[in-house]
Amino acid sequence: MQMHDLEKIFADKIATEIKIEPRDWMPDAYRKTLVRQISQHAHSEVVGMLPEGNWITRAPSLKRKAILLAKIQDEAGHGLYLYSAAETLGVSREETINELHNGKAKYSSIFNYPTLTWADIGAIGWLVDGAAIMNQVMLCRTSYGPYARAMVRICKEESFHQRQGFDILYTLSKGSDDQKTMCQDAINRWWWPSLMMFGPKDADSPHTDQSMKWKIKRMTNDELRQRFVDMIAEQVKVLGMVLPDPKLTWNDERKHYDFGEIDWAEFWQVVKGYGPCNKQRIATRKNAWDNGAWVREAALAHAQKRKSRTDTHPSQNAAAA
Ligand code: FAQ
Repeated sequence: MQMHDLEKIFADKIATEIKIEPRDWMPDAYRKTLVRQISQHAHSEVVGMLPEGNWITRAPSLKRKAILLAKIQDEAGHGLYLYSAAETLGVSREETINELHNGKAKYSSIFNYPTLTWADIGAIGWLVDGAAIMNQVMLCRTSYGPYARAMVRICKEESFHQRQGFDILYTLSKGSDDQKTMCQDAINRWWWPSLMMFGPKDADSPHTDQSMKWKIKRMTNDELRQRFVDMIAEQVKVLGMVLPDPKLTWNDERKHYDFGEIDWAEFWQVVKGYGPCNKQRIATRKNAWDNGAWVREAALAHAQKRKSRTDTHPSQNAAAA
């Protein structure tokens, strides 16, 4: 088949909402964009376990501890689905993880902030998972099949995560004065970094335009951020708390909330590796990778042993078939 035929089949599939699958022909740049986005997304899920992991031993009750453990385990699962989706594009798990460790691949800026109090776990669930879902619901309709299918399951779990976060803050907001102060303080610290999760303004985003044309992204960074602000500006009233933005006001003409300017210098500083916890996060991940070497070796040896057993015993092959 000629190149222009392949390009036409690809373009027609995108236009008619037929998913692109791993064996389909796709432009190199489409593949590259997906590998970049999906692997960075996977890294975010795995690095995202660390700020919350910090509170497993200090959760205020057995019930909260069990819920937090389950949530963090879910994030590990999301990382695995996403690393697998990236593998369908021809990159190995080792390659993508290596790029995280050597600083070539990014992960979400949000996970470079510290979790100072228990209320931060509530704020992560409510705001960080809330922002993640806002972005990920549209990714359920992304044009690459394995990514879209992974997102459907991830979104179901993330919406549980957001509710548990809101529940933590709701409990604190109805508690003692100290608990109320802790709740407001966490909201103050996590609000602006949560808005940064959606990425740079559309005008400064090098990838959005092409990703929208390929239907990898179905909404722009600014559109999603606005939806998030509109949602949270209402939910915060239920908590009886406020968002730390004096410019946050309902605009009746736009039918949206107006909000203040994000500190983009801080955003880029964190993205480039100079946030409060960047070094610590990567060091922890590298350490976990090194300490897990024996598990990978044992699993590989086990798989090889099984394979050589079935290869040398045709009767077992027949039984397996
Ligand atoms: N942090 O042109 P754009 C979660 C980079 S999952 C760091 O707008 P694009 C679950 C961007 O990569 C959260 N870097 O790029 C959880 C690009 O750099 P590059 C993660 C950022 O790809 C909850 C450059 O800036 N979610 O939270 C950030 O079109 C709780 C230019 O940007 C996803 O990854 C940032 N915030 O749009 C886990 C969703 N923003 O690659 C545990 C999938 C931008 O050229 C606990 N990803 N950059 O070197 C996406 O939707 C997109 O990749 C965007 C960025 C929207 C993040």
